[in-house]
Amino acid sequence: MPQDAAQTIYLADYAPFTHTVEQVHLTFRLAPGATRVLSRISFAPTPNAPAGPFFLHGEQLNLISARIDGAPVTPEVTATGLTCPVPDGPFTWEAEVEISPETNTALEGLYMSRSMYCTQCEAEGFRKITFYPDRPDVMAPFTVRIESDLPVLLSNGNPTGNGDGWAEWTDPWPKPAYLFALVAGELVNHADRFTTASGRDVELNIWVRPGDEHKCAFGMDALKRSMQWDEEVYGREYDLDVFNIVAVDDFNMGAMENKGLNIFNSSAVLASPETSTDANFERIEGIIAHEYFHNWTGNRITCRDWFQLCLKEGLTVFRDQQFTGDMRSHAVKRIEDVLMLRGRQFREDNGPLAHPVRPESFVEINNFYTATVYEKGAEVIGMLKRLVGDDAYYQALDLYFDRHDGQACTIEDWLKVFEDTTGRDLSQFKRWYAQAGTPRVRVDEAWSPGPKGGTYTLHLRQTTPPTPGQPDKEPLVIPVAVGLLSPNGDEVVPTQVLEFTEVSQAFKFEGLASRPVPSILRGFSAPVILERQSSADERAFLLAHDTDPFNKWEAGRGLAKDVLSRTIAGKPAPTASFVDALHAMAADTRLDPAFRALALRLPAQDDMAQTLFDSGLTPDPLQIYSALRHLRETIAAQMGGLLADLYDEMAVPGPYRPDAEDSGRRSLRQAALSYLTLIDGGARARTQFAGADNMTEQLGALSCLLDIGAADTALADFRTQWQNDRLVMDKWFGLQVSLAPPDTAAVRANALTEDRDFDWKNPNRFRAVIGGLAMNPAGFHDPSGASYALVTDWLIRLDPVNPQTTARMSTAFETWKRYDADRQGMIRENLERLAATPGLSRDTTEMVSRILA
Ligand code: 0A1
Ligand code: ZN
Repeated sequence: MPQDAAQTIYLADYAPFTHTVEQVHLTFRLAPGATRVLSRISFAPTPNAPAGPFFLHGEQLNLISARIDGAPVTPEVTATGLTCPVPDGPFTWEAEVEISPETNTALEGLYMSRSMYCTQCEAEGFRKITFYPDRPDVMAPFTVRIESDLPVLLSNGNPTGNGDGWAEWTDPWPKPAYLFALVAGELVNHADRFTTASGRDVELNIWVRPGDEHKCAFGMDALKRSMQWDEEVYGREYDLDVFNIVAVDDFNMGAMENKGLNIFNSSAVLASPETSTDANFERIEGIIAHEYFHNWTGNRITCRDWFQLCLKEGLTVFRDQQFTGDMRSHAVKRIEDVLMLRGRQFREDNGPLAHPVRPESFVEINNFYTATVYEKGAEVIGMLKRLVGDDAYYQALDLYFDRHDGQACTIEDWLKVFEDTTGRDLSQFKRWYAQAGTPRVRVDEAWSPGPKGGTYTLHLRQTTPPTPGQPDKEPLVIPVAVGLLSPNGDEVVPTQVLEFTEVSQAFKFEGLASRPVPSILRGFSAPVILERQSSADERAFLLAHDTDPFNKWEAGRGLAKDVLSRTIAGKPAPTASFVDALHAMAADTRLDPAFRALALRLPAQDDMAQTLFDSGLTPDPLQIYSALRHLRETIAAQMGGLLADLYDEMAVPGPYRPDAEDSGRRSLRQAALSYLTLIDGGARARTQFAGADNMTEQLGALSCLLDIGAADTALADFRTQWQNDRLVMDKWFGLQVSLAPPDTAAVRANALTEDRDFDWKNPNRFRAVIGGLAMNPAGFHDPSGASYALVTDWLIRLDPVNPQTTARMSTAFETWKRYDADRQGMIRENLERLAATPGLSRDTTEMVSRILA
């Protein structure tokens, strides 16, 4: 289709497909430049479906032949599919097409990653494999025969036959085409077994390239823990005899939940102590769990159409967050999730790309795998659980699995199980799915003493700012978890969830001995921005006394932001009381080291930019960078003794273990090192780098050295040590750019794009360098505009090769309206240059036009 004819698809236009599919048989004759795909599909008319021509999706397919009920037919083929006259009743469709996996650089459909064949079909990649109704509400059982000389031939379901040069797989569970997968290659497996609660013996495999076998054990353990957890917490068992995971080097996203054959970006599954950091281990555990949990939330129950994406993604993210909390620490996980939500989703929700959790229209669905659909989608489920309570939540989930197993569902179906379980009317709650933008909750309070105790009143007022296409907003149901502390630090009112539903509402607490200090939005009970005047003293009090770990951390965060904002505005800042409070918290051995490490981490540059912008200012990235640097130096100078002690005490003896306890100690030790490096000239970091036997400590030391501009030798040594490990080399590329001093970031990134190992067609490597630059805010927004131009040049180059990754990376510019006129002018010029590129993909065209609008 010509680019200018790209169509907008609307939720309101949904209609079922004319036919149902009863069975799919596929045969693949694999060859790099000319793979033949033979399909035999039984169709039957869908009862009560609107009449219309029989249409099958298909893109970039060379149709060799087609038959209906054995008789040759000549369909009308266009760039997006084919139409063909068909019989009135059931019939069998057969087609043979030719495709070219080796030239498929977009990594969607059937493609090659080095010498290995693999597929990515979500969202609409199956149509690049054969002609098919490529929509999630068409579900069918598949059998697949793969013909190839390669030793390992995999597809969905259970193996049902193999011989010399072929293998057959049968998936009995009806599934949409986006869950289809095929892998073929010279692979080796790390094998294990799992017995389900009802006694099914399941073979588990992680398939990798020879040489990566030693990086599978952790992923396998995470998989078994996920299977166990889903049985225990949600009563969900695995439903095939085999569960395969494959690691692929070239992959656009993290991983994909194809039925029985999950395909992973190798960065999201391969782990070893020497090559992976604690953060990598935690991320891998979470992604393995996420993909596994999709087996029920996504695969057994899928989405009716792509507008319902949050039905599977929001729920599955929520489930993987629960899992990580159970495996590690709920408090730490909640803080990490909120950091990510604010860093990515609030940023999206407050800019030109804001869209509802359930969007109402799109041009390219791949552009809607967003923080809003995933992370805000998970927050909405968390709110629902908080409102109905844990018991009702799990009852509603049981009903959901019972009622909708084998179906393609909507958000309406999802909410209905909660309404039926609890008797609640969720029509107002549903606005969370339809209304974009981050709500602001303003808090005012009043205290009136009385003879039988005083009354404390919280006045809450909610507004949601306009977002693209949604100028006016309605009030939402906001669960606000509140606790009250007495001035001596005791908790006088334990956590209560206030149901805040009006634009403006008052909540009273009576019979109090003295005016309390409120702890509001405990556990970050709703994805909103809380607006409340609060003194430095009160924040320090909450940091010291709040029993809610999230709000305890939040109080410290508020103090840090206050100090930074005032410093930037040239006002006197309460730095001394902040450092005192930080010192007390860091020295408090009753607190989990991982929690203390998070509390020692200052707000990120981008978070500060958004905070300043929200308070009506124009953020200057360089000023933010300097203020953060200055505050870090102050903390290092004033807390050096404590930090040095922590650095020594938190050393982890014995062999490396990636568990919560050891990684928590290492993270506190690293937090200490990052400050100490500012005052010891890098002495500790150099020693740590030289002696490290695990990547967490090696990379931690390297980042500290980069931070003070003293990493040249370490960088060279690191490269010599790791040049044959692609995943470690991604870190080497990424870190030097993301931590480069602002005025050298573009030069450094540009130099790295000329490096012999800059394989720009590999998404991980491209993201490391070009994404690394975007993750260095002061460097990205350098006043010369050099970074803007460099990123744009590379987006223009990547777009024809890999539109999906290009479109995703264009979000580097989504915050442009925050900045001054000069920066806006330069960004606009670059975005317009990108938009004007002849033949620009539909993916990137949609993103750039939304960002510019
Ligand atoms: N469903 C996967 C992520 C995924 C989404 C889109 C993709 O291609 C457009 C690929 C993978 C998940 O949630 O893990
Ligand atoms: Zn997912």
